[in-house]
Amino acid sequence: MSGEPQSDCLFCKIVAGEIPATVVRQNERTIAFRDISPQAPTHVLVIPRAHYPNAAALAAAEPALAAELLVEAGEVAADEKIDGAGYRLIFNTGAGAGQTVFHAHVHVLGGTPLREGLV
Ligand code: D5M
Repeated sequence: MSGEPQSDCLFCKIVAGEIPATVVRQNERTIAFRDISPQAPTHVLVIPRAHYPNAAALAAAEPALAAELLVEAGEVAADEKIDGAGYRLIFNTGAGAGQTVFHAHVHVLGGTPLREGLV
């Protein structure tokens, strides 16, 4: 997996500016934007500009970029002022886990007390 843009990928279209998004942070390698269907008062997705189908594929191919996604997620939490109360990072991986967009992304969720437990 090379990281090349995929013509049928929704998030590659956001990276290319072909689909609008409410961008809250970006740099040369990553973009953070608000989820279109927020599950919490703060619900931001952080994605690499490069296309990898999920977080594991990203980490295997470009570990520094995978780490940068986590750094940016932490910066989003600080920007949104949810880092004090606590927030959740989620990488859905595979359809059975609820992944619907097959371009690596981390959900940053917070701004309300979050349910305990993993499932
Ligand atoms: O998460 C994929 C997430 O992507 C899901 O929470 C909805 C969100 N989504 C889908 N389309 C858009 C657009 N156009 N803008 C912003 N957010 C979007 P997954 O982990 O794959 O289920």
